[in-house]
Amino acid sequence: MSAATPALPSSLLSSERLADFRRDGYLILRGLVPAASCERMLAVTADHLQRAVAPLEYEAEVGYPGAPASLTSEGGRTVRRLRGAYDRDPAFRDWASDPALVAILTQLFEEPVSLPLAHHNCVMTKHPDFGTATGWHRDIRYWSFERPDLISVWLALGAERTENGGLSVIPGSHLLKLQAEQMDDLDFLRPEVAANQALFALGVPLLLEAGDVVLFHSGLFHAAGRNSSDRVKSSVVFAYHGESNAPRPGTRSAALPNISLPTFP
Ligand SMILES: O=C(O)CCC(=O)C(=O)O
Repeated sequence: MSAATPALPSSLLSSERLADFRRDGYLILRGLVPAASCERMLAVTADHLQRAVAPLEYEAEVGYPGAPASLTSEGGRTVRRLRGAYDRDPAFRDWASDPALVAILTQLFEEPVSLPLAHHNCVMTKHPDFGTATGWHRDIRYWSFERPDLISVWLALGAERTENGGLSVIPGSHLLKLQAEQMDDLDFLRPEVAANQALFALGVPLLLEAGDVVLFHSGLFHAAGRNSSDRVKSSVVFAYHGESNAPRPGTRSAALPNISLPTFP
């Protein structure tokens, strides 16, 4: 770098990292969130799980393979997501609007950023025993915006590995053009299709520590297994979009407010 080239603030992405995101569809920001913030969010999560603070989504309601058959069967009250994270505690709100995060998202969207409360806005919890695996899917499947270009922001509150149900991604899969027969009715990649098996072989497990953040494009295929450890895994997940990419009126995406996040110089 020449003396005349100003250094980027450390919180901003270099042009190389921006290019990585555009090519791979995801980026890991190591240690972005301080331990004290993660511990606070983890403590709130443990408390809200213990007291079953609504709104909750249960494994039995999602109904993925291996989920408890009903809310009243064994494991039926296993929580998959603490919904409405933004309104649960200032720690989640502060993280969702963290200036360093917003600055990076503004770089990626190349415009001011909005936080839709209708999507993700949750703590994903993966429990031993009754927590279920999630097949290969992309987050955009149920979302309705002018353009399918949102970014999911996944914060690990503890170590995430394949063994405790950590995420895997297929790099570059946000750019794929797929045939209709590759997808099932719920927009998961069908495991029995040969072309999909070739894609699964490209999957990369993401090894995360507390405070690590994954940014991934809403068209990126990702999946996660079961939790075979003896501890609940907790991850805070919010979605973001550029302000020009509005939710389509009348859809679920427009059903809750979008928070405009101030852009910092
Ligand atoms: O933790 C998991 O099982 C994956 C969750 C996920 O990707 C989702 O709900 O969109």
